[in-house]
Amino acid sequence: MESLTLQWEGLSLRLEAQSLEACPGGYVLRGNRVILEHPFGLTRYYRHGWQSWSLADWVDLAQPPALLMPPERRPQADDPLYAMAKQHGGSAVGALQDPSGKVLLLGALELAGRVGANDQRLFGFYEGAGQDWWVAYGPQEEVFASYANQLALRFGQAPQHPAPRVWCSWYSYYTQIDQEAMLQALHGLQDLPFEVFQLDDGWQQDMGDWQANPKFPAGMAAMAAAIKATGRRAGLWLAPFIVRPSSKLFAQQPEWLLRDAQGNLVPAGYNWGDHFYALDTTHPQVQAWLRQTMQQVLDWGYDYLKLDFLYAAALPGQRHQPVQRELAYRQAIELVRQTVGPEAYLLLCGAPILASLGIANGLRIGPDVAPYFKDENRERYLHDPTGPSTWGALRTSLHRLWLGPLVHLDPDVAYFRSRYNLLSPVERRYLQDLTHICQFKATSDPPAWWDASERAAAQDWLNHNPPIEALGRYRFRIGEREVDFSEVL
Ligand code: 9PG
Repeated sequence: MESLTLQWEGLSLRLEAQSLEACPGGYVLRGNRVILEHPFGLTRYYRHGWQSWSLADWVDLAQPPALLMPPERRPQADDPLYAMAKQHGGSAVGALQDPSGKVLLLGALELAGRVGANDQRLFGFYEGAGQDWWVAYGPQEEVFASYANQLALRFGQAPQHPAPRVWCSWYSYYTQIDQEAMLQALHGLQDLPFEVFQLDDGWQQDMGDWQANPKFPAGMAAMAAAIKATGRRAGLWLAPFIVRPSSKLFAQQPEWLLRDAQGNLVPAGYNWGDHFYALDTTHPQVQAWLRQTMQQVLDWGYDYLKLDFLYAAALPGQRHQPVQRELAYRQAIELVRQTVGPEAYLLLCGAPILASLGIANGLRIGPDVAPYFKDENRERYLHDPTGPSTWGALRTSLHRLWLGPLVHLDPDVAYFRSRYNLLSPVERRYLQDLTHICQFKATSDPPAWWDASERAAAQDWLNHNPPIEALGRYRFRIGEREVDFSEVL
């Protein structure tokens, strides 16, 4: 480790790293562990959560880090290995704000990097053999843009045609979808310009058994054909890396499951009334099964795939091949991409962020929205900043906009309906505005739940892409209007 000095106008930093190279917009640092000594004291720290749902926010270093539920109880909130850390930290990137408002950023340029901070240091380390880091100092937009640019060089960039407009079944029917209700929603959309009609969770037999359940008696191919007959792409949700104990797969292939050093199953989460577990995607038989599963979905006619709970493939565990866990995840989604081809749209959800770049077309960048604004009890008393709520989704998504040049940003759905909805018109407007800012439009409102004015509002939203201008961290000009999210954050 060398002791080096970094210079910017008005700032000189001592740092520890192997080497340092000046580049346009910043520096590349090398070292498996690097330390920047900063003079900003207990300032604001940009914390970046590991996967789609994990908290991204500017937090106060003077406050203890947000408590999370113990990972044995809830591994799906953030990287479980660091959930109980007493220090401020995040995945891949971190930043500090100086008194003038400028930002000092340290960002990983390889997989499995962590960045933490205290009143004296901004530091990074790699869980694997990684070496390269990006360091930049200046206005927030510029330093995050320079980091995104470096990531594009390393990981590649999704094609930049506009994101499709999506109708998704989750935020109205949840798991209660069936063939009749879906056909009714599909036909109720009539000429509304949605490119994709996407079935979410509820069509499958179980997590692990990706076959139609009895609620889809005509089968999944018939459903896709009905969707395509309306001129739309057929979309389907799957969680290909997780397995429920109730599934046939769990009973038949226990050796495919990810285990810890003691041979115990690694918990991947708790949902649908039970624990669920992860596949070891480095196992050749699992890889063959994954290819077959994805090929079947394509053969049914689905080519917009919302792949969910993906972090499960990157959980700590003993793998068949000793591959670093984020690389194991990346290889698994690469295998999916190879199977479905370059034209299929992959929307990755519950997905480790950095490891998804260059493979995902779209990436969920926050937790689930909900037809209510805030869930304070869950946040405060259950220590879960990732529970569904409109406020929680706004918060994390607004802190991930810098990823825009790399991938389509999915902030989750907007609502237009007042039926079964506790959101006020103003609160609904915030979500609609967020979809404009992210340029990714999706809704789950069944057309039968809209009155005439709500349908007209949805139509208007689908047909217009107002110009967006960032005026501040939380302030935007959207067409003619100014929106300030700090009023509600
Ligand atoms: C389907 C849903 C929708 C939604 C996804 C995802 O922590 N959890 O237990 C947890 C459960 C569900 C969830 C997120 C977190 O939602 O984001 O859009 O597809 O799965 O089950």
